[in-house]
Amino acid sequence: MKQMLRLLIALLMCACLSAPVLALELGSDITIYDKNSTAETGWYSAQEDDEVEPGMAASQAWDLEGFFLEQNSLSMVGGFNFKAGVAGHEKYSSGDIFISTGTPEFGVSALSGVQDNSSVKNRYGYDYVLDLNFSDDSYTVYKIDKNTHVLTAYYLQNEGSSPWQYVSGGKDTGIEGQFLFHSNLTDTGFLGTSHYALTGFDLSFLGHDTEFYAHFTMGCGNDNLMGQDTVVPEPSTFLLLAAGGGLLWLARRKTAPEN
Ligand SMILES: [Ca+2]
Ligand SMILES: [Ca+2]
Ligand SMILES: [Ca+2]
Repeated sequence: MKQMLRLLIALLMCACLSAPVLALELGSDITIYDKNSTAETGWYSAQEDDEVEPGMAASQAWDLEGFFLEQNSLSMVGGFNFKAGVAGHEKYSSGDIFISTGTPEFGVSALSGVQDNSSVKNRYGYDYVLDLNFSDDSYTVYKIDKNTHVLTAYYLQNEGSSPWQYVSGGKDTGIEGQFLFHSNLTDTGFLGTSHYALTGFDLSFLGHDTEFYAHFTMGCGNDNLMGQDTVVPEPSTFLLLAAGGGLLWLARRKTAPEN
């Protein structure tokens, strides 16, 4: 009977230890200045938290907070509701996630007076796009080139926030994945009462040690996010290498002649 009780206590302890951790594991904040601001005060500044693009509606509902990377997993946090958008402005929905392995054109340097909300060739220099599908929270990765068509942000003055969405062209890499949508986050560390996140974009297809830029905006280009970091090897690769090395060492030790 005592043994049964001990077993029960041990099982309960195991259950407690393996309870799901509720805090989001976002990893490092990899956000860089989007170079799309003209003033250094208030909501039109060089920071990203509580910042939108110059002259745009300034509120937490439009605020994009940051890009994050945990190993090879990319995430985004926003006061902007990535899934529902802003009530009454649903057409300015979430765009796609653009990835560049070189330096893309972004911010004011991307301005050239192209018509607003136009389908244009990808002159921004991005190499891949994660085409987001919010009906089933999935994404498809396309390899894109300068002839791939993308949509610019709706407002011409926000062209520095472009591109917004993938349209056509390029090559379907066959890489697909699922992302997670999180709402009502309260512990992100950013200013503002409500926060949302998209997590789980796997960038391991870029290859180990690849430096990349990430870009995202919504249809109006009211705010845009830029991120920069390097894809790292999976920890399991390290473990496998370490384990392999250890086995080799053991094997050599066993077969080494005794002195
Ligand atoms: Ca904020
Ligand atoms: Ca922002
Ligand atoms: Ca911004």
